[in-house]
Amino acid sequence: HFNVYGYNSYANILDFLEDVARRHSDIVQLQPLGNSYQGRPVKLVKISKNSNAGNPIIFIDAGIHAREWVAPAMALYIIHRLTNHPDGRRKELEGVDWYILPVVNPDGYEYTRSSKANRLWRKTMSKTNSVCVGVDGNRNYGFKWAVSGVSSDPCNKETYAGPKPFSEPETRMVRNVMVQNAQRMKLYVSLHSYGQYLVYPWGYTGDFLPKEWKKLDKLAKRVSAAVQNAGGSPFKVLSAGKWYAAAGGSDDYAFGAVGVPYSYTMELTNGYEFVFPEVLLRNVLPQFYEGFKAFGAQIRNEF
Ligand code: 0X9
Ligand code: ZN
Repeated sequence: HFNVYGYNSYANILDFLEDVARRHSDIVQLQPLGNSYQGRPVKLVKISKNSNAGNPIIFIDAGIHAREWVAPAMALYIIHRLTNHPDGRRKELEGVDWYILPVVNPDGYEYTRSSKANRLWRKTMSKTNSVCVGVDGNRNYGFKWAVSGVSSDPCNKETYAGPKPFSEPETRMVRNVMVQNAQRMKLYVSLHSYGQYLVYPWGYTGDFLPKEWKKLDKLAKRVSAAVQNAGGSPFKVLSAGKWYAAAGGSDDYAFGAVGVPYSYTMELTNGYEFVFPEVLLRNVLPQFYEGFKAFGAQIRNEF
């Protein structure tokens, strides 16, 4: 069964979500977003003390990249913490609604769990007109699509951008959450795994920054400091495009197309690339959570 400090099957993750929604029906709502390419249900977890208050929304997603298991683990840990405050006060829920999509690409996730040979699969599992499978979901968003850092070859296993923007049902579901909640969405964080980076737009270019870059940079550094205070290692904070330019990412779409004022890709975790050892989750997930408290405080105070 589900282990909050472990890597879980998608079936067990869905069970956990249903269970949380049942046990905390006063604050948790599950919204079905549709199905993945292979037909797995994708669910958004909405956590709110007063969903009629018009609070600013923090939207967190994870697992667009199949192999980056620590990302869904983090998203699920956040759900766990937001719904289980020791004295029931849940300060984090004051004045902020949390929307969490723990596994954007469940087909790919299950594929990486199916055998050691597939452990490093990254893409979706869609098949269109090529013999090769899958699209890099984080090159598939419709903002400056395919202008940099992508492959146009469907057989490229890493960065194939897809036949067109939003060709994938998985990226369309995330887009719909953003667009339908655009007015209230003030922070978007996409969880990934590679080194330890907290990067902000633009991702499609490293030649220049958005005019609001100082705000983005400042909040990222505050979050990194909060994680460090909890004993974690700091994040490298810079624009995604100055790390390496790659277009069609969800962060740029949220910021550039939807107008979400704070948008980040958060790469977990230090010293490892895509694969993070399961035994370390118990140690790092609580440290990273302190960063999300800092995100929450900023959104609560500013909006
Ligand atoms: O390349 C990516 O999609 C992300 N790194 S990963 O190693 N997890 O694949 C970084 C994305 C940063 N954002 C943009 N380039 N827009
Ligand atoms: Zn990734």
